[in-house]
Amino acid sequence: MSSRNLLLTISPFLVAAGPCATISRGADALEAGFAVESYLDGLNEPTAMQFDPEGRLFVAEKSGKVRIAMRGQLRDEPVIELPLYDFFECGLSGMALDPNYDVTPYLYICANVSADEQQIIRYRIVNGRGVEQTVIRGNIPSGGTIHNGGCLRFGPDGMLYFSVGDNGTSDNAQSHNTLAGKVCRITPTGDTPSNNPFSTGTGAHSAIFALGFRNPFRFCFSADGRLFLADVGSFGDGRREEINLVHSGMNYGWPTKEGAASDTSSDGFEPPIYDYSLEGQCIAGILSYKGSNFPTAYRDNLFYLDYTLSKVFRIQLEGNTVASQSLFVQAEGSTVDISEGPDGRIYYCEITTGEIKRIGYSANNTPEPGADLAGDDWGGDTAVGNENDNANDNSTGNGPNGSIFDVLCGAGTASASLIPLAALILIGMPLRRQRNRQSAKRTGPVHGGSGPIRSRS
Ligand SMILES: [Ca+2]
Repeated sequence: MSSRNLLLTISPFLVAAGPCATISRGADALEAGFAVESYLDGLNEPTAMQFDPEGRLFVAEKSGKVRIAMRGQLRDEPVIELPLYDFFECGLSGMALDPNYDVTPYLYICANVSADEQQIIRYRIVNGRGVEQTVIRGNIPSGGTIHNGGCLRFGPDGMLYFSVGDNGTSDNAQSHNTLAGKVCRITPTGDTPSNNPFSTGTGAHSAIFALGFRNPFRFCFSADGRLFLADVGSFGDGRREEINLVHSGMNYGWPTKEGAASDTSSDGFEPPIYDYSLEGQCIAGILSYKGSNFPTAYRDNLFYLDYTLSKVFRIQLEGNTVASQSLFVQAEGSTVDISEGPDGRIYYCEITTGEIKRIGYSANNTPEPGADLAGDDWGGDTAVGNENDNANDNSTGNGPNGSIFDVLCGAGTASASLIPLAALILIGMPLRRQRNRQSAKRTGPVHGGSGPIRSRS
């Protein structure tokens, strides 16, 4: 067993703290003046999160729910609930709120509706509930197990960007005939913008924005509009976790080339701005800090997550060059997403503890997100358009059984003795049980076309 795999066997499952309990465990890694707190718990495999402008927190759960919380308290009733194909890395992996949410309160998710297909689905939010379920982009490839990618973010240009992993077939990353192994760019209604780099005016693959990625699990935009992307590394001596500065039309090398941030030779591939292996195992989150809770020296720093080590790292940039890199927080339960609150604190999501934690600078008495909201004000529009479209109102439950966590942990209940096997997948361990996926039920809305999927049975 390699040291990398050995580490997986001791990845911690820890008892969840109550909301806003101070975490002492991470204190050793914290820089002076910072504190880590538990902000929200009781989640079932949270994968992605984002605050709305008024301070409500939306959280995606892997098996198919989006939850909503206010001031660290989770509402029982989900925003949406979909039966999904959630085997191994599949499920609900990405989520974004409309950049003009105050005016157009839309929620977008990226999710597996089958083993073969991911979709980007849009909802209008009415009183904190998703209605008018609309598939804006279907036929996004999935391998059914590993390397889905699945990050979903709006860019400063108002376009919707999403990432797709190589689906476990590395050559996909260099092919223009598939979205696998790519960063893609579409309009908020799912069309292909005419100024995409490979746009032909027709065809799904004109959505490609950049190529040559293995499993680009998360990306972010900086305040000045740069796109930083975390690409999960492979196995063996050459494996490198990468942070890439993604430009339109460029090729980031996988599988021909991995890592080599220091390599300035021209081979047609854009090198990462940072890559690593020894100090980490699986890069699984990235944020460019824009807020004002942290001291000014932290503004525009990159913070990235290593999933396997459950750590938050800090990078200081000089231009596009990495000036320093350091451990910032020792987290606990397999970190998968990092986000900034409207309060300027940094929030991160742990899939195995089911918690959202946050990092704050203690000297800055920043107001709590949502502090002035009424307790029953869940946001979005106040008028329901068509109640029959309420996607939340379905009777099919939490989605298919048979996910890796169901199998190992008993319907998502974490156990200290069990290995988070999703870790093996995120970092791309060759998956010998891949062909056994027929054991996972396909009870989700399996279809290959566009048009709304219906969550009612
Ligand atoms: Ca690369």
